[in-house]
Amino acid sequence: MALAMHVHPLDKHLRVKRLPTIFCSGCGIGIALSAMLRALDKRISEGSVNPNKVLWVSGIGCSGRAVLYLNYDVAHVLHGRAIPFAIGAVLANPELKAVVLGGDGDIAAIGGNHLIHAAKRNFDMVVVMITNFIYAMTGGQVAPTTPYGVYTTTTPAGNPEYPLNVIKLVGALNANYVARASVTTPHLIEQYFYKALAMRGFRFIEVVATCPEMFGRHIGLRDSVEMFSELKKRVVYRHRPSLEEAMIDWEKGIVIGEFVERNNPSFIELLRGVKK
Ligand SMILES: Cc1ncc(C[n+]2csc(CCOP(=O)(O)OP(=O)(O)O)c2C)c(N)n1
Repeated sequence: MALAMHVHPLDKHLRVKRLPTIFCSGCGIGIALSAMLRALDKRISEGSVNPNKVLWVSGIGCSGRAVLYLNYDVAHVLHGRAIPFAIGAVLANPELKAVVLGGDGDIAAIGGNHLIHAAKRNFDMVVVMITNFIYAMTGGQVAPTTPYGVYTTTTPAGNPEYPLNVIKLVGALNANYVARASVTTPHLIEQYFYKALAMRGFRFIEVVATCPEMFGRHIGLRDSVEMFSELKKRVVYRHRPSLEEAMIDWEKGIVIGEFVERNNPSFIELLRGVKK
């Protein structure tokens, strides 16, 4: 008897020949990506997003790697440079809907300056930053988001620094949308990404994610189930929290929700306004 071909409803968004992914078992990137694809699928079937105008851009890292599995125009560029690449693409063709996907290292460390200026300009793009608290691809080194006191391979006595709260940073600038979800709340990733896709200006979504191999295992969480349930315990949903409430602390908790929603003119609109 011939085996029935298994077709997943999201297969049309993927380069299925490239599967399986490089991701470890229990990695949160797949949860985040599938939630984003469900939102995109909805937008495409409603006719509010043209799939031929979607451009995914990523830098280097496990999270950055995710775009290589997508059946879209994608650009996998230098570490930290996804945002400036997307800026160039949108300036050349303002019809593009640019989505930047990357890790907390890629977006907030080596790419931090680009992030600041793109948010300050309210530049037309959606940025999804996967925060797994470390540099996963290179072996679990300290990242700007690593919580205080936590072991990483480069802070064996515990991280002496307090983490960078990227939600507060981007929210203090001119971004139109600033939200944080977690892979333990995939429905919120889907909801926020769905909303962000239809907005103008700079839209930033931080997705707090499990990394059982390079974060969890190093801090004593034995497997991916333990990593997932520990993260789930720490995540606190708030309805429309203020930026002041955007706590991201491994011991005290991680507040998720929609922190900022504005409708300010985007960079392309402002540019058209001054162009004679
Ligand atoms: C210019 C440059 N510097 C450093 C590296 C090494 N490197 C590769 S991935 C990475 C960080 C990955 O961390 P993150 O962006 O958080 O992504 P993750 O793997 O955790 O998803 C670094 C430092 C590089 N590839 N290029």
